[in-house]
Amino acid sequence: FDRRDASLVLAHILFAFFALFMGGVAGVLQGLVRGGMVTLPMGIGYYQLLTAHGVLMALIFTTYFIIGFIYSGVARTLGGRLLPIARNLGWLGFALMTFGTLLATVLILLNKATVLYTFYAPLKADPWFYVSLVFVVVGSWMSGIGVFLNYRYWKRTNPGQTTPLFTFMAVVTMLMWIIATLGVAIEVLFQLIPWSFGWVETVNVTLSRTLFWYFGHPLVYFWLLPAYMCWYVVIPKVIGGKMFSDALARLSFIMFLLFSIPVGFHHQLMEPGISNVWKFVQVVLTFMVVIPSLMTAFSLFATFEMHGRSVGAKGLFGWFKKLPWKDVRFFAPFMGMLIFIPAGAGGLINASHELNAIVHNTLWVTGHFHLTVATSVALTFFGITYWLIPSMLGRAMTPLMNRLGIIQTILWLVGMFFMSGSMHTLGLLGSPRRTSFTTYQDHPDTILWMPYNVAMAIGGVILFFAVVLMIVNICMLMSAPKGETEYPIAEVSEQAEKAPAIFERWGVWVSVLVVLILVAYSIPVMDIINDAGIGAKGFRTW
Ligand code: HAS
Repeated sequence: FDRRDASLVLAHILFAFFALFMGGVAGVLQGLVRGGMVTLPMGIGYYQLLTAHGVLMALIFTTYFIIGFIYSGVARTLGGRLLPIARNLGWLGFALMTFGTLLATVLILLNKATVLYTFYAPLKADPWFYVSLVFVVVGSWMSGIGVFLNYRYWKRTNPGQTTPLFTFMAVVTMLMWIIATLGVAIEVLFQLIPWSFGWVETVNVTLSRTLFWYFGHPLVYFWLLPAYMCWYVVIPKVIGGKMFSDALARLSFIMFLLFSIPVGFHHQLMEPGISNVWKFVQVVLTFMVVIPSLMTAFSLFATFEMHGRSVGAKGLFGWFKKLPWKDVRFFAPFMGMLIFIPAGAGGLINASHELNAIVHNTLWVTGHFHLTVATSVALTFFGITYWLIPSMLGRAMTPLMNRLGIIQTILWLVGMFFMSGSMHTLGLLGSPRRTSFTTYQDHPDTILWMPYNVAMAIGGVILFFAVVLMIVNICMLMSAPKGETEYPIAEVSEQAEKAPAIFERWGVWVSVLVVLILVAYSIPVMDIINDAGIGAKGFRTW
């Protein structure tokens, strides 16, 4: 690796883990408060910690890690080093995002932006909090543009060649991200900033939530797709096998590009102001976006089985024993895959309108995203870290580090079992999400919830130790002995079909996507604006 590229990648990865640590501290404290086990000193509020936890973990840890990982893979697969302009844009993006993150964190710590990670109006933050978000988003666009420019240069200099799968996936991910963030950019620039500075008096709450979820759902796929990049491209190599099908992987990413965005209403199924017809349309599209995940599951099983059979596995499940269970580079992401089965099933429950009425705004939803992003995605990112850091630094992981990595993964799974299991159960018992410790005047139902609240807090404490161990592991990786660490990129099986060229006709896919967005959003958005204007007559209080 070129040292300049390695520095850019490492800056992103290390900042990501710094955010993970800070978010972890906020997370454990807030879990203990909710379980009624501690009272916070110095006027620190539960919702303030909840905001810090959500912003630092869900928005900052993920975005930095993803950009670092994507840059590393683009450099690795497009000729070994980044184009200088891409590298410079990467650093510009890093600087803008870091400025925005630090400003946002200070405002949250000063209790001036206690609006949770979704910053729904009419909760109002200090205007500079919204400005800080602009820096983070614009910074991420710089990195996205860097990836596109590097890709375009490679295409020009390698005419007629199929783009390496990793870079193809990176382009899809960043394209989806940029199109999705346009929604939140409109919300922040045209609604929240003017309203919080006092330039306009009111804000159309339904519109702001709609713009947020236009962005908010693809946001979760922005977290997921880099994990899928690892599952498709890295894992087959780590297990010593080959990728089942490169074309199928590309098709699933194209489907994510098309169906991730026009589905935001499934987060608003219980909201008035949006007609059921449009909710129905978006629920149908939501079930479309499940298909590429099912294709991914199929592809992974096929990869495992193909490899197993090639090394002598017999019977239906013989391949299972041939997987490298003692290698953390495999073990952590594999546990992420395994957990994604119940996590995805939970998503299907959420997306079903009638069932959503039972789980919406309960702790069930919090349980759902602690399995998806905080387990499947996070464990995959941890698994990547074990080879990414040493390969950037020209070092080699020792057996001790590998063992600590496996312990870290198990600790995470145990903590999450208690935490997310309790959240799902409490949600079904009716316990609302996003509430501080309360027994609702000692209502008998809430007394019944208490043991689960305590189990949730215990899970949170175990997870905090797992975060600390992850940081220790990173420090060890940074000072590992000098040596070579492979950047694992798998080859495609000889039997696989070649990817058709249409997959790289971006004009076609973006046009289809624009049509889908217009179909899913034009009329409902016009209705919402007609109903109350851009700045509403007054706040809606739902
Ligand atoms: Fe979700 C709410 C629906 C996936 C994250 N979701 C959230 C929120 C977050 C989030 C953060 O429809 C809360 C937002 C907030 O603060 O309000 N979600 C879905 C659906 C899916 C889904 C249909 N979500 C995710 C992913 C996330 C994520 C991924 C983060 C990374 N979600 C919802 C809905 C809500 C929601 C509603 C709103 C709820 C409400 O009322 O507020 C689907 O994409 C899931 C599809 C997944 C699968 C699983 C495929 C399995 C695979 C693994 C294969 C395993 C192998 C190993 C090969 C169908 C690929 C096997 C080995 C063996 C040995 C067996």
